[in-house]
Amino acid sequence: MTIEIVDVNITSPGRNFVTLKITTSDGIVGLGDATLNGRELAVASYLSDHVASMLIGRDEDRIEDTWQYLYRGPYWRRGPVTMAAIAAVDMALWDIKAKKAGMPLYQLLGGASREGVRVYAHASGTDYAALKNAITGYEELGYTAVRVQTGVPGLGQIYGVSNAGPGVRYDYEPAKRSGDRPSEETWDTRNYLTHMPGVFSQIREDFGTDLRILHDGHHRMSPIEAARFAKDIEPYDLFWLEDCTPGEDQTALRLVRQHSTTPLAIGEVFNSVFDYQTLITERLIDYVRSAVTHTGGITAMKKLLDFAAIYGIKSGIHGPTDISPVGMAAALHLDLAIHNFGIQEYMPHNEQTLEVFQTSFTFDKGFLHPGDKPGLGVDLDEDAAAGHEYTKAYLPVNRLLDGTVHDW
Ligand code: EZ4
Ligand code: CO
Repeated sequence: MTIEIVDVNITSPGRNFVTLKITTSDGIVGLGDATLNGRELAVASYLSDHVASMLIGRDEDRIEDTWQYLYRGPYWRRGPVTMAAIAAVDMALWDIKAKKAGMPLYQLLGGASREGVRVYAHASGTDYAALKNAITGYEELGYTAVRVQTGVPGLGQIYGVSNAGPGVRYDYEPAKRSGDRPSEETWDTRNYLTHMPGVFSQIREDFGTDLRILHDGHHRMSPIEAARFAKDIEPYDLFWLEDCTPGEDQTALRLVRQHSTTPLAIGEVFNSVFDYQTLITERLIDYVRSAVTHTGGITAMKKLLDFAAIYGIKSGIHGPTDISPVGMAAALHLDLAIHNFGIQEYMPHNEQTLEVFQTSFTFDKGFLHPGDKPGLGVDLDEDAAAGHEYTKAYLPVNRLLDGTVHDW
């Protein structure tokens, strides 16, 4: 059979999502997530203006060949827009292949290596009392791992901290609907570095040693600041410190590694195995943070994670709300199948999103399972999607207190 129809769906059930829908000549539908937070329409155009017509008439079973055709064919390789577009095609073709086989995708990736996928939740609070309340709430829901982010004295609203108020949600939405341009936040690394170790110490005192604690530095430290911080927080036994330095500087992590045994995770802004070449071969990280949606899909992620496995490095696939339920399903199938699974990020989607995308995930005591429906196990309700018009939303821009633009 061949690919007959290629549609790009844009919807905004509280936040924007771009979904590729491929239909074969015998009516099988495959879905792929093409959502690139804050740059959604660029990927939608890449797919509808440049890729869709090339796919029509191709054999949908030739996934590797299609991946190589879209990666090597256009001469311009890599980059978040290109790789999100390739990822969407790749996911949709795997969805189709697994549906044809009558199996959940993880079976085609080698079958389940575990019963469920340990996930971490997002606990945040503007102060310690709110953060403690959030962690307690997640423990009550059965979570065994939490990412903790909290306000810093002297700064206002900062990355990763919910301002939704107590009892609403303990996590946050990364993109803000702020009209034509991003909102702005302020940052001071010195205040942050002074404040955070005490927070981890307090968490260990209140919650004991079992809880897995994760934290995201969101690319804001210099190499020497990160080295100092990673060393300072060793006694609190973090599961990982994420994105301590700007992502594009792979050798920065050599300095951090020389000074600390705090496990390191990086890669949510990466889109290619080449972004990891030094990090993996020099064993500078412990967890690969790429999203299936942003790193070329299942085909590319499987290769990347197999490469990481040779060096004893595990997965920690990106899973914020800007990864659609389709991208999240792709992550869960990989997580269940690979041997070097580490942990999966999980930020539940809102109700409107789950009306547009019907999933078959199940959550049990801190573990997710992708479900056993053939394919990825996600359906797109196009009528529901049409009810939510695209609305511009951006990650805020970050400035130091003196106004200098800083890493976000
Ligand atoms: O900033 O999803 O670990 N998760 C994160 C997220 C990312 C956003 C980017 O779109 O760092 O909050
Ligand atoms: Co992150």
